[in-house]
Parts: sequence; structure tokens; C-alpha cells
Amino acid sequence: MRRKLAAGNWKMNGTSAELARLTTLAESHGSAGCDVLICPPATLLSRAAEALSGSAIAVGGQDCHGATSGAHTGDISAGMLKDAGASHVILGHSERRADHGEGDALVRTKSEAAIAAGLTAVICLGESLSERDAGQTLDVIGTQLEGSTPDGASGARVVIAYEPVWAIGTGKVPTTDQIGEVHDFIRTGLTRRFGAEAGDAIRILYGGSVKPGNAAEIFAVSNVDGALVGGASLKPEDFGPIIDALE
Ligand code: G2H
Repeated sequence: MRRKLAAGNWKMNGTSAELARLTTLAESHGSAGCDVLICPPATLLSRAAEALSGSAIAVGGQDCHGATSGAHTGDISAGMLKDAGASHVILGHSERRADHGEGDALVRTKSEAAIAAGLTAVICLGESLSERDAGQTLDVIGTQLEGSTPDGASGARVVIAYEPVWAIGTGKVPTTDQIGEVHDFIRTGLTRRFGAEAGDAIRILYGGSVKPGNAAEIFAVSNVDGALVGGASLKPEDFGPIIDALE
């Protein structure tokens, strides 16, 4: 039985002033009936970990470098994230793929680095609107899944997030049939590659305009094991009800 996961991706939002929101979230959802993860900007990571330390809410990074250390100005290694208090890291988010030209091979290298450092990699996949309109969704997802996921993936160390690019921050959400089709397809791909036991243990999150008002409907879809939430994770009054819908 896969434990559900509500993951918040703060993206490039938040300064010290917003740390109080984590204390509020810890008070209301510090021991929820599902796993809860907050991925703040790297600048807040250690203080977020401190603010959440008395709770079961985990903290994660939003990206890491594929190397353990060295001459990579501006980058952060997986080990550094772990040292700052992270247990997870989001990798291959479509905003990284678009803004920084990240491809599947690099995402896979980063995932391997994350796992080697003891982190759980939250690997993001998603098709663009033109790819969906061209009927290429499953081909795109299959290629990204194969190329971005490291060998030997396990439920403890890998989470997949399906995030259709056209649904991110737009308020547009796929139908439950569309979500179910892709999540079932990813599940089949995972069990084929990693075997029935490991493939069945890897959680598959949905991401893209998840809100308190649509969360329950999305979470009822087969093979949806939780959500990767952007905008609605920034405020406890929005993220709290999404966590409640998962419990
Ligand atoms: C997709 C998601 C979080 P939002 O990027 O990863 O963002 O919920 O704002 O669409």
C-alpha cells in the first residue's frame, strides 16, 4: 500500500517573512495521515527544516547538480541539500527543462546523484499542449520516464510527478480520464522496468493547478498517490485542505 504524499513546491517564492507559514502548517498538519513535503527556495532550506523540526513534515530542494562538489558556480549538490536538512529533491521540473535546457539524461544524472546522497528524487514528467494536441502524450511521457529515471529505482528513493506543462500555473486541469490514462501508463512502465514489487511501490503524483476545490476529485483517480502543488502550497489555508483531501 503506497502512502500518499502532498508535496509543496514554492518555486522562486518566499523570504524569511514567509517562514511563519511553515510554523502554522506544522501546527495544523504536523502529523497528518499522509506524508507532507515542502520544497522552499534553497535560501530558506535550513531555516525551513528548523521551523518544521518538531513535525513530520519533510523538507526538499527544487534542483541539485549532478556532481558531488567542484567548480560549478551557483549550483548546489545533493549532499549540500541533505546537509541543509532536505530529505527530497524535485528534479526535471518543466520550468528547469524550459529555463535551463535540462534534458532526460541530465535529469537522470541528477537523480542518481540525489539517491547516492541519500535523498529521494521527485522526478517530473509532462507533455506540452502541442504534444497533447498532436496525440503524442504517452510517447513523450514514456520517453521522459525511461530517460530520466535511474536504474534500480525504488519506492523509498524515487517519486514520479506527472505535470502536464499546459496545466502548470494556468488553472487548466486535465480531465480525470486524462490523468488516469497517464498515471496508469506510468505505473505499467515502472512495473515493466523495475519489476512488480518495486514498480508498484513508487508513488506517482499529479501536479498542475491542484487547488483545494479540485484535489479530492484528482486524488480519487487510479494510481494518483498525491500531488505536487505549486501556487496553492504557498499558504497553509490552501495547502491544508489539499492535505486533508489526501488523508
Ligand atoms: C506545477 C505545480 C507545482 P502549480 O509546476 O510543481 O505548480 O500547482 O502552481 O500549477
